[in-house]
Amino acid sequence: MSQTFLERKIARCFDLLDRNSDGDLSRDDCVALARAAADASGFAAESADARRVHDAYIRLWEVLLAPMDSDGNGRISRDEYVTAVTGLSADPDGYADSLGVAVDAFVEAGDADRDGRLSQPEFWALYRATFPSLGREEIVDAFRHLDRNGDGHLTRQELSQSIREYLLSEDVNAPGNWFLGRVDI
Ligand SMILES: [Ca+2]
Ligand SMILES: [Ca+2]
Ligand SMILES: [Ca+2]
Repeated sequence: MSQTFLERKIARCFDLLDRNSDGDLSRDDCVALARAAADASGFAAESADARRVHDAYIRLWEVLLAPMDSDGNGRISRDEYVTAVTGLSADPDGYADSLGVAVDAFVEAGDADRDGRLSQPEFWALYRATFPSLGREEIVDAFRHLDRNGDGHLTRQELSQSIREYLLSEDVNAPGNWFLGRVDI
C-alpha cells in the first residue's frame, strides 16, 4: 500500500530521529541528539546549558516517545511511531502539551545566544549537527518556509505551528511541511 503524504512525513521524522540508525527510536537516540545539538550550539560538556539541552531531550523521550512503545520493549519501532503519530490527528488538542515538549527541545538545543528564538545561523548549526543527512540548501529552504514573517528568527510560536503542520496536516501547501527539509508530494 502506498503511503500518504502525511505518512511519508512521519516516516521521515522517524528516520531523522533514529540517530544511531538501528531502526528503532530509543532513549539513547535522544541522548545522542542532545549531545550533538549542545556541541553545535557551543555549550561545553557538563555546562548548565548542555544539561538543559539533555533534560529537554529526555523529556521528549519520556513525554512524547516512550508512550508510543506499545509492545513495551523499551524501543519505538517505525510501525509503533507511525501508528502513534498518525493517531495524534484524531485528538490535536490533546497533543498540545506534547507539542510544547518538542518545541522546548528545539529551542533549548539550538538557541545559542539564549534570546528565546532560533536565528538562521542557530537553526543551521542545529540542523547540520542533528540531521546530518540534510543538505545545506535543504536547511536554508526549510528555514525560509518556517520563518513565516520573514524576520530572520523562528519563534516558539512559529516552531509550534510548523511541528503541528508537519505531524498532523495533509495540506501539501502548509509551510510546516518543510520542518525537516523537502518532502516530495
Ligand atoms: Ca535508534
Ligand atoms: Ca517498541
Ligand atoms: Ca537565538
